[in-house]
Amino acid sequence: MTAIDSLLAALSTGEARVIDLTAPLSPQTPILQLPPPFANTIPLSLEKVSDFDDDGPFWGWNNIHLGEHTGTHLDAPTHWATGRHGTAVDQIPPARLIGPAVVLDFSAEVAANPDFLLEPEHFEAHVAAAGPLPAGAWLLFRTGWSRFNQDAAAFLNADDRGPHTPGVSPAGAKWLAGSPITGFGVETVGIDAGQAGGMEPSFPAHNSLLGADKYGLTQLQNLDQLPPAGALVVASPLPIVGGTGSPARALAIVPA
Ligand code: 23J
Ligand code: MN
Repeated sequence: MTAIDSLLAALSTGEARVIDLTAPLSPQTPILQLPPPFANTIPLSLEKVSDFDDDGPFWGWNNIHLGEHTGTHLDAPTHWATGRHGTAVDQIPPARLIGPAVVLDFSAEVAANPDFLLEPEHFEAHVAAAGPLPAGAWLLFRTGWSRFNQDAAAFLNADDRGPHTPGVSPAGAKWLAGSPITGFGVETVGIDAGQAGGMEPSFPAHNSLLGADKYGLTQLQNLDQLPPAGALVVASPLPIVGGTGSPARALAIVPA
């Protein structure tokens, strides 16, 4: 048996299962809302081409309108000033889209404090307990935030001081940029915290990770169905030539 045969056998017996980490993509899917004077991206809309009608009697199809960073999506290095001369989404080596999942569960901390930030101490405590982060890992930040996926106001959680959603501190982002991970995945609308615009540097997760040729993966769900280690992540952005990111299907394969 090859390794692929073993995996396929495990999938057919239920010894391995596929978990969809992707949020449903609809016009209601929450979109990042940057404050003025910044421009914002668009939500999904479908434009009918035909619907089994005069425009196509035997077929239905739509044109899609959406941003590169709409819904569950991958951030490529070229999305950020620090990575703008780096890798566009179509240039990502496909092998880097697949890697071991390391899931850090901070849902209790985030339930108590929506502005919770990951610090180097959190990563160091994980490494002390579980060993070094594997090369090429997708580090997944489990916060429970995906429970708000269907409610844009709760998901974005903004007040007069801006959005309140969890993320990474500037020091935490630098720590991750120096680690062997491939990417950082979150349940929130972006890889940075809601309050990250006011940090130094602004948006430290984007700044440090995309500047270090690492990727972001956003608006994930079902992280509570993953083990802390032992799952495989498959991220599948479209190869938009020169694109700064892409809506993506994110899947995990987990052992039973
Ligand atoms: C542009 C500016 C700030 C942020 C973002 C985009 C994202 O979260 C994104 O989707 O990359 S925070
Ligand atoms: Mn993005």
